[in-house]
Amino acid sequence: PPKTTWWRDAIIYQIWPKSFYSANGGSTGDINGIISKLDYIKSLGANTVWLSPHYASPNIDEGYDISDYESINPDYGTVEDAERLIRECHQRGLRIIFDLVINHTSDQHKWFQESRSSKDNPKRDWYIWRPAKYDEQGNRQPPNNWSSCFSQSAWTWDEKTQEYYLHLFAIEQPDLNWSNDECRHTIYKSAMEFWLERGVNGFRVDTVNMYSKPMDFPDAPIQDKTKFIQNASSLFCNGPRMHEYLTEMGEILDRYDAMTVGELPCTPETADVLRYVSLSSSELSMVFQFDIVDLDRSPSDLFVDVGFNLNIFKDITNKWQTFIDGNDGWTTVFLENHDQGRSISRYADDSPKNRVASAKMLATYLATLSGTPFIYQGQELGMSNVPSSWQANEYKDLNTINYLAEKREGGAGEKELAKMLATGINKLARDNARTPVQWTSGPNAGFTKEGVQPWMRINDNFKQINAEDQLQKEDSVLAYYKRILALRKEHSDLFTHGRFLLCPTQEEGIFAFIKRDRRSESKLALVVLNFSDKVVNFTVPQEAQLVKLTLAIETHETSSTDELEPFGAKVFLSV
Ligand code: TEU
Repeated sequence: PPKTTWWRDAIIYQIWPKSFYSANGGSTGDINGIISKLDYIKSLGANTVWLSPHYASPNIDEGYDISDYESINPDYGTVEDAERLIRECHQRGLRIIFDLVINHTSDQHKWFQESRSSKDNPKRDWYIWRPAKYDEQGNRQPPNNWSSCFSQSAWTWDEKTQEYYLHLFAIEQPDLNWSNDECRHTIYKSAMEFWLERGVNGFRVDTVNMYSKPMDFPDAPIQDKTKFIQNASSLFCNGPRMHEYLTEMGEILDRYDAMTVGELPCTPETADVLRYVSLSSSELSMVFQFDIVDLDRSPSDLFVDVGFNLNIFKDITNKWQTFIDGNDGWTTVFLENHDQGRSISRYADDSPKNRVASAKMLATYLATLSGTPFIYQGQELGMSNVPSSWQANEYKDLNTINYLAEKREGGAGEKELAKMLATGINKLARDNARTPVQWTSGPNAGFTKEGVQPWMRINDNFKQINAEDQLQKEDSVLAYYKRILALRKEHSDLFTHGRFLLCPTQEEGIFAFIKRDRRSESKLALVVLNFSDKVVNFTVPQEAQLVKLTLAIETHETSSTDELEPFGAKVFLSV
C-alpha cells in the first residue's frame, strides 16, 4: 500500500499512564483505565492517542528506563492488555502511537546485564564502554568532561570490569551503542517491529537525535569554569551517522504506514530540521522543538524562571509555522507534555480569576495553528501547576531531585533551596504535569478508588478543576476544547494546512495572526489572543480588512467584536 500522510490531520492526545486513570483501584493508572476513557478522548475531538512508556521498567526515570521492550509494566497490565488497547482504539476510529525510547535502556535490561558481565561478553559492544583517564596526581577521571542531562557526569565507573559506561541521562540509563550493527538491528526488531506487528500506528521517538555519537568522545568546550563536567549537547546531538540510522528506521516504518514524532533538541536551523522531516527523505514525520517550552527557562540553569516574553513566543511560533511553507516538511504544535510545567501557569495566568480564560485562550492558539497539535492529559481541563507550598519530598522526578542535590553540593543553604522550590522549580518542574488527572470532585479526585493512596499527591484544586464538573457545563474549558477542535476539523484547509501570517500589533499583550487557505488566498481566518490581564480593544490587522469577517468562536461573550477580555480570544472567518 502507498505511504500516506494521515498524521498531518492527526489531533494527538498524550497519556502519561502512571497518572491517567486507575480502573483496577491501584495507586497508579493502568491500561484498563485508559481503555475506559477512550470514549472521553474521542468525544474531545482527538483522533490519535500517544501513550508515554508503559513497558517493563524499574521506573528510575518513570518508564523512560525500559528493561524489556516486549513486556508491559505489571502495574499497568500485560501485553494482551496492550493489544486490547490497540484494538479498542481502532474500533473507535482512533489511532495509537507508543513511545520509542531507544537511545538507552534501563541498566536492568538483559542486554546491559550481559554487557556489563565481562569485557569479552558478545554484548559488551552493545553499550559504550571506555577506560578511565588519570590526571597528573593519578586520580581516576571519566573519559571526558560530558555532563549528563540529569546533572551528574555522563560516565559511571563499573567496578566489575574496571571501565566507564556512557549514560546521557540517569546512571541507570546506559546508552546503547548504535554503531554496532547487530545491536541496532535488534533494537528495530524488539522495540519497533514487535509493536508494529501488533498494530501500533507509529511512535513518539525519545531524544531522536542522540543515537549517533562522535566515537572519539572529545571534551566539551568549557562554559562553566567552576566545574569539571560541562554541557555537551552540541556534541552528542545530531552526530555523524544520524541520518543513516533514521533512514533505516524509516524503511521499516513506511512498510506499516506508521508516523513518527521525534524529540529534536539543539537543532535551531530550519535547514537542519528539514533534513529530518522532509517527506522525500523518509526519516521522521515531524519533530518537537524545545524552544517553545524552554522560553521561560534560563539557558544556563534548568530550573530558573526568566519569565514569559510574548515577543519571543510570537517569534518561535512564527518560525515553525512558516517553516513548512514551500517545502514537503511538517510541524507540530504543543505547549505541554510530561516534562513541562502546565501551560496556563507558565504562559498565562492560573489564578482562580483568570485560569478558565487562560486555558481557553491557549486552546485557541493550539487549535488554529498549522501542523499536528498535541494535547497533554488534563490540559483540556485547564489543570495547573502544583501549589508553591510543595516541599522537596513531594517532588518525585529524578531531574528535580538531582538538580536539588547538585545545588546542595554546590553550597546552597536551606533558605536558598526553599526559594528555588517556591519559584523556578514550582514553575518549571516536570512533576507539575505528573499529578493524577482530576476526574471528579470525590475521593482521590476519582483517579483511583477511595482509601487507596495515589502514588503522587493530587493537586489541591481538584474540587474546582475536574472532568465530571466540566462535562456538565457549556462554558467549561473542556466544552471549549470540543468546540474549537471541531472548528479546526471543519476548516482544516485554514487551520491545519493553512499559511500562517503574523500580524504586527500595537496593543500590548495581543497576539494576532491570519491563517490563509493555500489554494484560495481570499479565504482566511483571523485569530486574536489576549495574553494580558486587561481588557483590550484591538484593531483588525490590515491584511484582514479587505474581507468581511464573521465571528466563529470566542472565549467570552462580549458586546463588541473588537474587545477582548483579560486572557480572551476570538477567531473570525472570512465569509
Ligand atoms: O526527554 C528528553 C529531554 O531532553 C528532557 O530531559 C528535557 O531536557 C527536560 O525535561 C527539560 O525540558 C525525554 C523524555 O521526555 C523524558 O521524560 C526522559 O527523562 C528523557 O527523554 C530520557 O529518556
